Amino acid sequence: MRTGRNLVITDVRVILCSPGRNFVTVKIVTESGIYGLGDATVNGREMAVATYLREHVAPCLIGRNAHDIEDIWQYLYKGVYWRRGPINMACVGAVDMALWDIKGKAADLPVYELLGGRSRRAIGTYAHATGNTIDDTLTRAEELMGQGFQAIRLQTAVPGLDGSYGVLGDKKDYFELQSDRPLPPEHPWSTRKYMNSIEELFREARARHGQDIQLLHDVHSRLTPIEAAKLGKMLEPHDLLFLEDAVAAENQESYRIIREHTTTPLAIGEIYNTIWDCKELIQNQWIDYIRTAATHAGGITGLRRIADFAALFHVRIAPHGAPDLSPICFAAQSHVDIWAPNFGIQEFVGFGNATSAEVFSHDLKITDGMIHIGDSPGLGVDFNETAAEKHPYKRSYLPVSRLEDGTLWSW
Ligand code: CS2
Ligand code: MG
Repeated sequence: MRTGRNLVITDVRVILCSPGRNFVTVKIVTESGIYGLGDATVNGREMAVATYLREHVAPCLIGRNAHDIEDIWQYLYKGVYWRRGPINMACVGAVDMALWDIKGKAADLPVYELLGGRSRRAIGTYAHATGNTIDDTLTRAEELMGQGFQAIRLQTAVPGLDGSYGVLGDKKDYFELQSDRPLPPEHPWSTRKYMNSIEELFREARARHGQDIQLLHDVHSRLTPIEAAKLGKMLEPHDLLFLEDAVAAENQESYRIIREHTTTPLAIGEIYNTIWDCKELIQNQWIDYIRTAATHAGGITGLRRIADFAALFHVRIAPHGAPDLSPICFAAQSHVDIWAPNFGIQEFVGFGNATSAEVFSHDLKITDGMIHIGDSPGLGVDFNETAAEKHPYKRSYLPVSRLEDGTLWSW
């Protein structure tokens, strides 16, 4: 269904909903009736993006040509004067993926065809195994291996610390909506207790599950560079696919210290919002995988730019795939994954629950740990506004972390 060069934007709708989690969805409608969808969710700060989109972005889009993706990207990036930042860039990202969706539908082609076509048959993923004990985690890993997953992230509660990252704290998964708590839940942290217990998890994993399975681990920015270097060395015998977010890297130079001490591959980037946040990490080859997500790093345009730059330095993409990214973001980055010559792996924790399936539909399928992308035009996703109305937004915060003496720490 070719529509020619001019595809005037007539409406920009911003919809907040909570089908199990909070999501911010952008729907851009054109005069031809073709519409595009984007995900602008910033976990725990949804009202900020929704207001920014409604009050500041939507009025600037009406009357523009939806085909002009690059110009609109630059207009919302350079044109606002206040460059970068997570709220601004999630809005740029949502608009950008909605415009790619429209362009694909107008061309009657899936977005990956517009990016240059497929580089692979399907998208390799890693799943999550978490548990309160090493045994729980490894039993879960075994189930996932039985389902065909060939790469698994392992997280286990740290003995003596309730609710440490990635496991059920207070019987409530950190992936679930925390709307029954008026303020952020607080979790304790001790680097010493963590460092004394983590190696055993991977030693046991190799003993029980052998060498073929790929193993990963997320430190969630809890360490200093030299502690991370020590951890990387400690885990070397267990051959991780990557160690994620060992250190928060506002100071990108921190990764030089880790890199100089260990051959454990390093990954970072889920909270980055532009190529500038990872420029030094990539060009100095201090990391192996860049984990920027389509929503948070400026959409398909932002992610493609990061992927191309990373390819020059042997860095592969491994986009963030947590459930607080909506299926629209997941689909958008799947189109990049299937195209990118330097794709590494996609994080995958399911396609959401039955309630979210009433609101979001998509043409992705998972078999044997691989995501298969359909050939629907555009992003291959849809959004049911009537179903979304039944699940109104509920305020919910991510947890915070404190050392045992009360000092606020990275969560
Ligand atoms: C995590 C995320 O998936 C990951 O690697 O770090 O689950 C993260 O904690 C959440 O997405 C925060 O919004
Ligand atoms: Mg992470």
